[in-house]
Amino acid sequence: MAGGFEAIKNAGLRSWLEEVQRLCRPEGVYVCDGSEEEYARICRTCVDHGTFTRLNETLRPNCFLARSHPSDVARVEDRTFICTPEQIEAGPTNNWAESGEMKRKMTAMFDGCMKGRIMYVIPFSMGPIGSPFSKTGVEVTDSAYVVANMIIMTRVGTKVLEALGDDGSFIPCLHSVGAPLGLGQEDVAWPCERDPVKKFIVHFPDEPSIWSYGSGYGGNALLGKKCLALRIASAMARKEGWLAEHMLILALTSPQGKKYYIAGAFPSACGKTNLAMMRPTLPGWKVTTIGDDIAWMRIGPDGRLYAMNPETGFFGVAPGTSYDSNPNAMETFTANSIFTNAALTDEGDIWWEDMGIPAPAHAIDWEGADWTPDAGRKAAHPNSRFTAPARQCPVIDPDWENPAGVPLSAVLFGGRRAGTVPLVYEAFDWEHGVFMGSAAGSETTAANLSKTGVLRHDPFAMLPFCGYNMGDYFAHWLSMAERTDESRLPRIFFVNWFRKGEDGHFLWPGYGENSRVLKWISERIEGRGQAVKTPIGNLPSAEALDLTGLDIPAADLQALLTVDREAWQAEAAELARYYEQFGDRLPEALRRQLAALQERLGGR
Ligand code: SAT
Ligand code: MN
Repeated sequence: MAGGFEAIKNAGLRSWLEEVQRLCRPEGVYVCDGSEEEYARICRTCVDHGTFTRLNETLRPNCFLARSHPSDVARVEDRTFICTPEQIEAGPTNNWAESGEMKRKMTAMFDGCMKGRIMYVIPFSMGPIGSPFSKTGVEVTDSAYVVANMIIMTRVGTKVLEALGDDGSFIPCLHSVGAPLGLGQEDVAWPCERDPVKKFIVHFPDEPSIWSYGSGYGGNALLGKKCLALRIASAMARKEGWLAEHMLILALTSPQGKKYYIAGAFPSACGKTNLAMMRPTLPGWKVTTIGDDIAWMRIGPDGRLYAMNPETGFFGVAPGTSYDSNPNAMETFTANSIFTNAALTDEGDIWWEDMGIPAPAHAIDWEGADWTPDAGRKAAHPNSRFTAPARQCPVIDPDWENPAGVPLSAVLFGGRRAGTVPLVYEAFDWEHGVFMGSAAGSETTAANLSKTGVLRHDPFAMLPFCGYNMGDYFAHWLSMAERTDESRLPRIFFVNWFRKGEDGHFLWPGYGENSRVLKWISERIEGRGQAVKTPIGNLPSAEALDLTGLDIPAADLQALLTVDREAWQAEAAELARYYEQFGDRLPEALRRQLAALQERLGGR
């Protein structure tokens, strides 16, 4: 399938590709056209290399399972860098290296790194092709697995090159698994750099460009996603006056047919996909999906904030996804999907923990070993994933590909918090809402290759994804109120589905029951919903929440809807310490907000 760059009319792109080819020295090059025939061919290549196992055609048509190397199962935040001339531009929350120095280092690593492999060229568009709000990237990769996933997750192929024209600009995204093949050397099913300190996920926001080396997994390798649509886009958005956010987008329709668009920022593996596709338990309410991970937001001609999903697929966490927790996701990946690090049943289907299907008597686990329910280990990796086309989602919203996006009525922030944080509360105004976003924290999950279950600050769920100084990012959010009439902006809420009781049980049932919280939010938007003013924000009273048909112990409800002053005083003191690292990049408004919170909490 190897060819040349004949299809490439864009001179800048052509010369970059020739330069990359000289540097990486692949065995051949291939430019993706985005055809269906091509996707089938790429998948066959993956099967031939042992990277993919074709699943049972009757049970799961046109679906594949991939098993990664055990060292390559999640994003590597400690190997992720933002490179700028000065460290202050990357800020205290990012790994930083000086651009020139990192360029030299990466160039040496990429030298000959594709030997024995095909260099795939993936022209892709984040956002509808040709829309003024979309961004064009070109990913060069030596991984066919990456190509197959990118085809699901983004808009790929000749149409993108056509829209790019002779002189359009694009974001170069260079990726290699970092495993060149010697002459006659046999390949492995999942080639990657095994040494964790030799993996590098590197961003040059000033150029902008992306260089990723050593990993083939998810956000490390599908460069349109976290690297371009969040880290690079956030830096571009700041310059261009918009926002690139780690947010789901959903539409909530009331029984009266009123539609509200809501975006929500939650860290990786905290239920964004489940919320985005939720089946409300409240009769008559409906949720439709616009996106589950990334929102690009800008102020529209009418002064409202519009959000669009730049992706075309879902790269969701598999374990825990079931007909109970997320039936619409289950229906989305019934065909034409890729599963990574799930278990393989003897029937040739996939399985994972908490799939709502009894464990098979025998399976092949994510590491390729025999597995039985008494094995004492998980069959699927906790960060195993499905890659599924968004158009297959039964509740995909008709406006999901609208290039202008949808006008937001509310923005939610949240995370996994066993204690302190109530079920839901509302910001007093935009500035207070931005303060709430900056104060967000969450217990870590398997989505990042480090310790799980540790509480860490994760402002706006953007800690791993902000492409510039987080202090400046806060200021950028605050500035939105100056770009429009503040009353046109969405209302801001903080939610926490993960509150636990002292004995460790979840106080709130979550999933479809979260519609009760969304209903209250819609009533607040309408100016009808009842709220109690507390030091941290406006909380619903138990009567204000529609709890019809929900059997929840009074004590649990009480814990979910009260503000524990002492815990919040500790929370505020901890936030003050966290803020210190931002120095004079921390907006004065947030300092004021923190002082005001402490004042309201008293005891200072
Ligand atoms: O692997 S990804 O980074 O794409 C998924 C996530 O962590 O949100
Ligand atoms: Mn994510």
